[in-house]
Amino acid sequence: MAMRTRLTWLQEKCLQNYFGEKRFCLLYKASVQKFCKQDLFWKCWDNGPTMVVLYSENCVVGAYLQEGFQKREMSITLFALQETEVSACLIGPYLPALLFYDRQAFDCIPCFYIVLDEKNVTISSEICEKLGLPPECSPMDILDCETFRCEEFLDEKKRRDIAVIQNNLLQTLRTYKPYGDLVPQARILLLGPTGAGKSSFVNSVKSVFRGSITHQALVGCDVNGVSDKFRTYPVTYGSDGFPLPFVLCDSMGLSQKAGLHVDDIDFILKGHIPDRYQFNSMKPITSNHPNYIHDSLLKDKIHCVVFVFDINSVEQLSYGLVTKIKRIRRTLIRCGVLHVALLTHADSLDLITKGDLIDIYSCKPLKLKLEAVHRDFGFAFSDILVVSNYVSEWHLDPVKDRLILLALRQILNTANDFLEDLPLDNQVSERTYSQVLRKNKKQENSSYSNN
Ligand SMILES: Nc1nc2c(ncn2[C@@H]2O[C@H](COP(=O)(O)OP(=O)(O)OP(=O)(O)O)[C@@H](O)[C@H]2O)c(=O)[nH]1
Ligand SMILES: [Mg+2]
Repeated sequence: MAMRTRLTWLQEKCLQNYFGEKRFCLLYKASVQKFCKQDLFWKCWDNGPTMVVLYSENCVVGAYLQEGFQKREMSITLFALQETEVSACLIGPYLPALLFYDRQAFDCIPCFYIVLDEKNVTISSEICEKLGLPPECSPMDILDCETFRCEEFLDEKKRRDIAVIQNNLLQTLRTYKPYGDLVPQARILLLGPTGAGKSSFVNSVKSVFRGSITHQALVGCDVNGVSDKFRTYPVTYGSDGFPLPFVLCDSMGLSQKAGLHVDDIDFILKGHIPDRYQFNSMKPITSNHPNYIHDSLLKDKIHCVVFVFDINSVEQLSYGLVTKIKRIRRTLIRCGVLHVALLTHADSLDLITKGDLIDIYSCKPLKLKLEAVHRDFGFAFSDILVVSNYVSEWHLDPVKDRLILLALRQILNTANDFLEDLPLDNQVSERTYSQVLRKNKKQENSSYSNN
């Protein structure tokens, strides 16, 4: 008979979260292999961190051995899983073999012991209390006993595979070119509720390409919003600062009443708002502003809008804010501006472990979020991207990098779709202008180096 765990997906997630984001590999299942402790020891001895799980009619109890089954005393974590709650207590120093009943070996009755061939477990009243179990539950009949090796999510091979994918992505994005050379750089606008993670995404992208963490864009938590200026961030590659042909534009957060003025969005899209412009929630920019860009060109305009949402709060946004965002989206559709949604905070999504970030798009809780964003805002599933931003890390993490690069690739492809879709005569004039600009810049550079 094939060995499949009796743990439900939800139970497995709860235990994975509790025991430090491990992956469980089923070593032994009594109902398949025999209710026999010698067989269990034979299969599970010296396998590194190991978890024994016992299933009764009403709950799941077990023991977690950080050092695995060994012939020496150690601390053991006993646990009970009721619904989605894990309660645990530490016992020891304790010989792992004593978890299983052996009449000859006992001088006194242990606080927790499993009699595998009789299919029951006895738990002292003190331990029952610590685990939140009623004392009358012991001895508890068990339906099955499973033992798992608890592995790190990222073993060497997985790490190597991710590194290869990440290098390929970096290479693709490093050689990205805006469609038809129409503009020197694709301009990406980040819009979204206050605190959604817009500025953190800027820092994340810059960090991945720089090869080390940077916190250039100001990030923080403030109900009134942290970013209050329009900022354009070029992105460079590597330590020598090779410039990449895209710019991330960070904006003030949207909120129901204050935040970014909706009329300012139109000015940003059309390229009239200069870098470092101080937004005013009460009134949009006017053409009288000293730095207003009057004759904006395609290169100053926005080529893709990214709506940034915190994945954990996207369903709790106020009705007013959702309506506002939907209105903005309708305007973008009317003007032909392409846009995508970016969900941040994937790392703190309920029941997501670090290992899940490797293949996040196939995770159940994420699928529910994607459905909610699709339903509430109307984004196509393929236009909803997910990242976990760099927030407090000191070092880059290949799993996070991969998600950030995947999202960015989709964003830049969308910008190219927009450029490609421009009317042909518009493209010709912009291309000619862009060529003149490049020529002038080259001349400027050569006269500068000659002097
Ligand atoms: N855990 C986690 N925290 C994040 C993530 N992205 C952002 N944060 C945190 O969320 C908070 C807000 O992030 P910001 O990047 O300042 O958000 P913002 O959208 O720029 O906010 P405003 O400028 O105020 O509109 C900060 O405390 C960040 O550290 C993420 O992916 N995961
Ligand atoms: Mg910000």
